[in-house]
Amino acid sequence: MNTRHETFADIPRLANDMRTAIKAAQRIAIATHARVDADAVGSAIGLLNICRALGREPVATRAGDYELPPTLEFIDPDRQLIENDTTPILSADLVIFVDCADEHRAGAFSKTFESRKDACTTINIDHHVTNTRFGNLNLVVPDAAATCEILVHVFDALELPIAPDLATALMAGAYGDTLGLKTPSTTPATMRACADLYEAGAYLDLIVDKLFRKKPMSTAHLWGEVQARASWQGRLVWSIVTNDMLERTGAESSETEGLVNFLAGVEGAFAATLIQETSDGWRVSLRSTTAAVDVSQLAGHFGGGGHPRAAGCRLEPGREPVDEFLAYIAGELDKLPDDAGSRPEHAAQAG
Ligand SMILES: [Mn+2]
Repeated sequence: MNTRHETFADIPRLANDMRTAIKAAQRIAIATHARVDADAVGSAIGLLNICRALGREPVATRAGDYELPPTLEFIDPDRQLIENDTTPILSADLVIFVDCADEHRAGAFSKTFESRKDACTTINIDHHVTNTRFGNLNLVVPDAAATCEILVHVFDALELPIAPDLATALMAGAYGDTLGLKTPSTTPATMRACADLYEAGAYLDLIVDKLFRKKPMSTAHLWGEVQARASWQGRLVWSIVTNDMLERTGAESSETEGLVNFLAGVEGAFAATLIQETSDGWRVSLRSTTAAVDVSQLAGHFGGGGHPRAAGCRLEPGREPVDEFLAYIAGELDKLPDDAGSRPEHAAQAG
């Protein structure tokens, strides 16, 4: 395993250091990455609760781009995460990043943070193996399937209680990143953490409804268009979402959430990618269907990163960067033996 990061065994010690730093701070800001997912929102809410339990009220808790998609509002029903006034950040003496592989992923927050970096203490809690360890205090546990899973251990180490609403937020994070305990990153420890949260009163039915089951009609229409365009490039299955498609179906860009995982289920695919048009080019999601393919490395070739089985990057506007990207990925997948897509993986995941 990756030795430069932390393991679960390091959590009690670092949780203590975190408590000391939080108690010493006067003004705390909590931030997570732009384009939040359930783990980002859940872990930000988790940290907010840790700070409060230690007698500190953070001055700001925010998504990097200040936006919370409607599907995730249930994790933060009181809208504690969004706060559009940037001034509190400028006076924070402690900034805590959660689920953020590097400090530049926090969108608009990153720019504000940049000017404050040297004047404040930074805590970095994450589970991405590509984490740059940008904090003064780093708690990066790649063995954890979600940042929320790490936080369950932090609450335990600090002997802080988890109320039902908080249990729902943390379990939503773990469920979001593991697609409901289904990804290869799911371990017995992930399941135990979720079992603890369920016992603490997590609202499982709500989590499954919001994250996986319910969707607006526009999502059904958008997915239909994207699925109809799915095609092969060698062993890669890929599709595209253009702004035209969003406009035609009335869907928001966040409604593509989960689509790339669906594409990764196409029989015979070694990897799947969804290429989505943005205001400044393309946002690319990559999924690996086999332990033989590490998409965080493939995404790294284009300046991106993530996890071995789920990663992303950005491409310049126009069709040419897309074609180059597809050719490169397909070329890399082509180097693998034919049976690499169907090898049993259980042994490789143990421990
Ligand atoms: Mn995560």
